[in-house]
Amino acid sequence: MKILFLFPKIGSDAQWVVGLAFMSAILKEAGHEVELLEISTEEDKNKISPFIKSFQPQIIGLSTNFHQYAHCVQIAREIKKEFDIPLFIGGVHVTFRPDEVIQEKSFDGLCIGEGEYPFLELVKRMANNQEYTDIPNFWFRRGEKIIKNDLGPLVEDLDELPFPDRSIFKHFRGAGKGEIIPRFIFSRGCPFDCTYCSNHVLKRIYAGHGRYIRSRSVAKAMAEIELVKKQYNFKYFKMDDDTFSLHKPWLLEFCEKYAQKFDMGFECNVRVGTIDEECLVALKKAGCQLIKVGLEAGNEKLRKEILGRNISNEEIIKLFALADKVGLQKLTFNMIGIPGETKKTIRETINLNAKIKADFMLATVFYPYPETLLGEKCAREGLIIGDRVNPFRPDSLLHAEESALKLPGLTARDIKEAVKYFKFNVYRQYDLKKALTQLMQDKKADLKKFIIAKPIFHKTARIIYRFLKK
Ligand code: B12
Ligand code: SF4
Repeated sequence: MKILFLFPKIGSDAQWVVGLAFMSAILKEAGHEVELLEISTEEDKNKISPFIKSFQPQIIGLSTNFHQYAHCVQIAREIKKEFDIPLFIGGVHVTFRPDEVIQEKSFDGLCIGEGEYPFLELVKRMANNQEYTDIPNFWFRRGEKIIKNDLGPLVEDLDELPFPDRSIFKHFRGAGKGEIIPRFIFSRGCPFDCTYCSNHVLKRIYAGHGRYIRSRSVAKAMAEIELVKKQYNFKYFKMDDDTFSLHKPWLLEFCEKYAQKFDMGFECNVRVGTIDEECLVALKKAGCQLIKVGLEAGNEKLRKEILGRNISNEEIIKLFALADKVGLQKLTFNMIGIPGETKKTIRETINLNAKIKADFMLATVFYPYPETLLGEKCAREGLIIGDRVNPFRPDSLLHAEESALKLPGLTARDIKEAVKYFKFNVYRQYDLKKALTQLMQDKKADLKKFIIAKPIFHKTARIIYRFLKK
């Protein structure tokens, strides 16, 4: 069978979507033909029809998160106007809100949760002209009738799955000269219950359907890195596992084997409370250059009570001191504009980053995803501005840069400025030179945004640019 995956990523620079890469691999292994089309801009939507005409898929699959859903609906409607091809949708937003998604008549069906085996089964049955409406995880639309099947088991052993197929993504096409930084993910699930994250929702949905937290064996992880290295010859990579440090014996084995086999730098996510000095030393020896740690809020009460992260400032400070001792660089994740946030708590987040001397920082505006505990609390308490949290808005990802919440004592401008000058405000507490460089960068980015937003300046900017280049 010929399967076309559509990956809308408007406003995002994601290089791949892990789920589609796994599904492509398992489908190809079974002898099917898979193509993927990335839709990165509004204009890219015009490429879909010619692509379908030339590839002639027998099945189309769309993958969506919350932010891309409106684009998926629009794409599916356009496809259905022109082609009579079965069209299915999956992804985290579908898993969270199947009742809403199934209302859209241009989808012939949807997949809740992990799709590798259910989708393979669907393709197999369609290829053999067999009835398929009883496949677990899938809901189907038959005219006005909706058929809802129960959720099947989670993939028990991740080693069973083939290596994710990166070749279908634009990012990897033509790559091979060491200029790409691929991402890897060896596990699924996280045991913690941070109120803003998808994990507690997925855990609830999957309850009774198998082990939620799973990991590939170290041997398989090594084999994947080796294969991808052979294919793309990169020098550095990123590990996207939610918490790479979750299982100490796994981490230590990984570091030992990795050090024996490879000489490449990498970075990974670790969580305060799940990592000790022995692990940090092992990571360093293996070639890890950067650990990425979620601080999210500098105020302990907000972190613990609102975000559900039972981590103290003391533990954070201790971990960062250890990382310094071992010689690992540190990046922090920070959220601004969470419920209960004030100018004072923003300052506390800045001050904590300064205290631990974070090497890199990512500050983003908090976004209240529906179905998460915190997202639902925001909705219940009437904190959401207008329809800012609405999957039917095609600009919802762009909108995620502005706060979706009205917070007493904080204006939208306060939040924007706090995010924009976050790094400057941290660096200026301990490194004036770094702070000034950062400020220049922020101002340059401002100017660029201003010029891009006003076409009247485009010509002048080009003339100045050419002049400066000369
Ligand atoms: C790795 C990761 C990334 C990576 C890779 C992108 C990706 N989506 O794979 C990077 C760093 C690029 C990334 C970026 C972003 N991410 Co992200 N990411 C994750 C993370 C940690 C793991 C995803 C994963 O590997 N899942 C495992 C795979 C197997 O599952 P899957 O991809 O969902 O696919 C399975 C099923 O959904 C289904 N399926 C999926 N598509 C289809 C299609 C069909 C036809 C079928 C039948 C089935 C099917 O089958 C797949 C295989 O089992 C999750 C958190 C989590 N624990 O889930 C967040 C998460 C998905 N990300 C999130 C967000 C918000 C983003 C960004 C928007 C951040 C930003 N502001 O830029 C961008 C968006 C990029 C994009 N367009 O995808 C949110 C989404 C929230 C929501 N409700 O939509 C999550 C849930 C984190 C959170 N906040 O809780 N992300
Ligand atoms: S530790 Fe990270 S991945 Fe795990 S639940 Fe919390 S935010 Fe989500």
